Amino acid sequence: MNITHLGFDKWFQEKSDPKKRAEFEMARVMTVNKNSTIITDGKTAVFAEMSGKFIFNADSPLNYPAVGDWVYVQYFNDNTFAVIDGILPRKSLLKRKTAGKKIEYQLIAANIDTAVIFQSLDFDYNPRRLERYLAMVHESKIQPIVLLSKRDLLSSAEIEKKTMAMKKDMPNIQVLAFSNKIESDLERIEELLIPGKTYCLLGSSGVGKTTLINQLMGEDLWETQPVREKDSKGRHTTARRQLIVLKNGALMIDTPGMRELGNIAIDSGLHDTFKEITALTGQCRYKNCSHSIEEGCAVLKALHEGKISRERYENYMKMKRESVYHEMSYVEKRRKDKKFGKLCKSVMKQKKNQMI
Ligand SMILES: Nc1nc2c(ncn2[C@@H]2O[C@H](COP(=O)(O)OP(=O)(O)OP(=O)(O)O)[C@@H](O)[C@H]2O)c(=O)[nH]1
Ligand SMILES: [Mg+2]
Ligand SMILES: [Zn+2]
Repeated sequence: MNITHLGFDKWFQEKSDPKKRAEFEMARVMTVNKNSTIITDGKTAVFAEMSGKFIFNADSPLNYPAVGDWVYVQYFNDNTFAVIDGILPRKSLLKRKTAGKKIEYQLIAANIDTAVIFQSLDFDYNPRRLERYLAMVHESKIQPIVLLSKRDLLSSAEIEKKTMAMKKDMPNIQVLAFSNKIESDLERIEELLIPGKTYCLLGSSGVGKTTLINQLMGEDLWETQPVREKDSKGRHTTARRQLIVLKNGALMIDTPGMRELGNIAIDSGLHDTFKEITALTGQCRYKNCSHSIEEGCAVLKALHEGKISRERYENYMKMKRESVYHEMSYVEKRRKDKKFGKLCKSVMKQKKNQMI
């Protein structure tokens, strides 16, 4: 196997720096731990560290390697250890806001072609939460697929009802009910997965993400655990994000179940997730219509006429409010940072003057 099999296609060829290519090897990030990173070139997987220059130049957490990143590396000690010197431009970057008020992002994965969003049909089914995932995925310009898992636990009438409800709300999104216990379902999923493309599995703990990977590998390579009986919650079995090469050549990133999605500052993500609503906003009487009380609001009109769903409208408004709030706190933070920057500069200047 070589880097082409790992997804190093024409896009990355063109984005890579020929001078650096002459000096360094290319590798893909498989896992990011607190203190170490594991990279692979398709032949071996080795521990890697960032070079001092790299750390010095990375002025934001967004510039550190994430799972799925392509990096320039140099090998040492008989190819048993590598040093990362730089990251290639990313095709896409999945990130979410960390819990708490601060505007900080956590990198989920880079260079994802398709996000596979899981919801299990029994305890986890929740269209409003799915809209949150979709907004996050759309914001990163990544194509989503929705997998409704554990269909073996429900009657076919229930499955039909739940799947149709999702499809009706989200007509442009591929929604598939499946079970890790049904061979023909697994074959169908395998057919969807294209060799060399990268898929990132997302969703709550206990919905069967790792089980799917084990099934597709034909071996129980990664740990899975039953959900808790008392409240049907997953046990957060998968602890870190990890890139896995499947038997059919597709690349899959397993992720730990998310406790919460965090409030995300979203713009185009919201637009693409609630298309039937955002298509109307241009027809409102007022340009800055908030779609909540205004006369001549095309969104409210459609809502009253039953043309858009109330649940989706409410979720849209809720996420929009959050996103405006975060935008504001982001601007505020920037202003404070700027003030702080100015303060630092003036202190430095004073010091300089004192020295002269
Ligand atoms: N009945 C049924 N159980 C399943 C199915 N898929 C997975 N399970 C079970 O659900 C439990 C949780 O599965 P995991 O694969 O560990 O879930 P996960 O999404 O990886 O969870 P985290 O790693 O915690 O995020 C395990 O006991 C699996 O055997 C399915 O299709 N049907
Ligand atoms: Mg798991
Ligand atoms: Zn309006």
